[in-house]
Amino acid sequence: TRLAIRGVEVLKGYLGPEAQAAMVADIRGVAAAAPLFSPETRFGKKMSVAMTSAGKYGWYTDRRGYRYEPRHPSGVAWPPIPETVLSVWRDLVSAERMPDCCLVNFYREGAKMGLHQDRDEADFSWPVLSISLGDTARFRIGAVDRGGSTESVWLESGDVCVMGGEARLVHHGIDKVRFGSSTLLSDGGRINLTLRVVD
Ligand code: MD3
Ligand code: FE
Repeated sequence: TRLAIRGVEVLKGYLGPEAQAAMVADIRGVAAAAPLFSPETRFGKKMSVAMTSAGKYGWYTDRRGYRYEPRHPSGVAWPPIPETVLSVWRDLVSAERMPDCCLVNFYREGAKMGLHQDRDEADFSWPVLSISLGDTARFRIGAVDRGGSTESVWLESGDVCVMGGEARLVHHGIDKVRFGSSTLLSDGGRINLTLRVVD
């Protein structure tokens, strides 16, 4: 099923169990080459979400602010974006232009992500595509402008969201994760992949 919430397209159950398991195996490979880390925001507060990236660039933050970096903090290049992940982009966004970054967000028990906009990319005409794996999460969507009302939806393992057009700059965040709600990840938690064109 396909829902549209404030211009965000939510494709419920887009990935079946086998596709999800194959993707998790590939993401474990990414995290083996480029280990998960919890960066500090520009305000000096450590994020509760652990992250890493694949592709030409990885998303990064420290006291200097939010940006894309060509290398993992260890100095190694980010590993390539797995083909299992690229194929979702090819089928839903574009076969001509591949994403520059696959940001991997990992939510352990209690991790959340406050309401924010994604505006570190050069060209907002490209959508952001998101893939949810593992535990169910409450995803909150607001408006382009700050303040105002929000709506929320539960994202389950295998759901895919596409944020393009009017939805590209809406405020959004993850309120909470229902820890242990999925058996996809042996130790629980939630993985979110976001695919972006950066430059
Ligand atoms: C709406 N991640 O990495 S994915 C992020 O589940 C991020 O980890 C959340 O927000 C997560 O920046 C939400 C859904 C999502 C991703 C990008 C968006 C929604 C979006 C960009 C624009 C609007
Ligand atoms: Fe975001």
